[in-house]
Amino acid sequence: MANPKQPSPPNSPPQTGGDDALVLDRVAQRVQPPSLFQVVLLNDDFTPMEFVVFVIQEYFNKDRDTATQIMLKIHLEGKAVCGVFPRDIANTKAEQVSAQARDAGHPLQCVVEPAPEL
Ligand code: TYC
Repeated sequence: MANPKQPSPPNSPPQTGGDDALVLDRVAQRVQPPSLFQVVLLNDDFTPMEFVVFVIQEYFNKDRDTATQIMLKIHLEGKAVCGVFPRDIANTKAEQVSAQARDAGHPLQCVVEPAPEL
């Protein structure tokens, strides 16, 4: 037999294998869904509104009307959440937005923060 040590059924006492190795009981494990992070755009006095609408459409898959509403919320309230993603995707989006703004010469700022738990 290739592997004589069989895993024990739940709640059974520890077994010893043929070579006296201890076979540990299974421990119930649950896979947790990934934590979520929100990508937030910040207001400034210089980035053109049209550029912000474009960025929101392009990187956060919003239609033009929704992107315009989000841009106006940022403009009026100082910031707004543009999307919620697993950590790596949120960081990548923020880097892409920041790079595009930098390349275009705009001071648009983008931050990633943990999304509030539901
Ligand atoms: N306040 C900017 C202006 O009046 C527009 C703007 C909106 C800039 C949203 C940044 O994240 C931003 N041109």
